[in-house]
Amino acid sequence: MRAFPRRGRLTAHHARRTATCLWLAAALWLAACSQPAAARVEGEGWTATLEWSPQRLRSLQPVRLVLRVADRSGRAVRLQEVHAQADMPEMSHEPEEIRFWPAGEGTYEAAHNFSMDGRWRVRVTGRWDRTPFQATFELAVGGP
Ligand SMILES: [Cu+2]
Repeated sequence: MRAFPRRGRLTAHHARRTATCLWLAAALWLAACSQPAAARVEGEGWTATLEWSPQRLRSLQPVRLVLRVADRSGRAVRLQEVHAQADMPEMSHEPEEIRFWPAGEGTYEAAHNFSMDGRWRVRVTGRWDRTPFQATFELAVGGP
């Protein structure tokens, strides 16, 4: 008897959450147009942030990347077997390896030179305890 109204509440809650997510996605998309210095991805129980500097990325220029991963309560997540690759979704050339090194709790740093201007995808994989971890960030190199 109690299951039905409970489910109803959950559904309403879910709808609100979905609306919030859509709003966030729109906000992030707008932010992407104004060249942010960071991108955020959320997964099952974790949030990953990728920051880059300089803010305006240029191909063949050194870029510093900082990856931060935290669990739902904001605690640093220690990943194992971190691998990262950058590729261009609109192109067919080989992906570029990005080597992250541990730089504190839940923090990883890398230095990289993107080989050309355009839209890049940075895909980070690893393991969080026994769970596979994967986060994909999008960033723009070059442009006006
Ligand atoms: Cu390319």
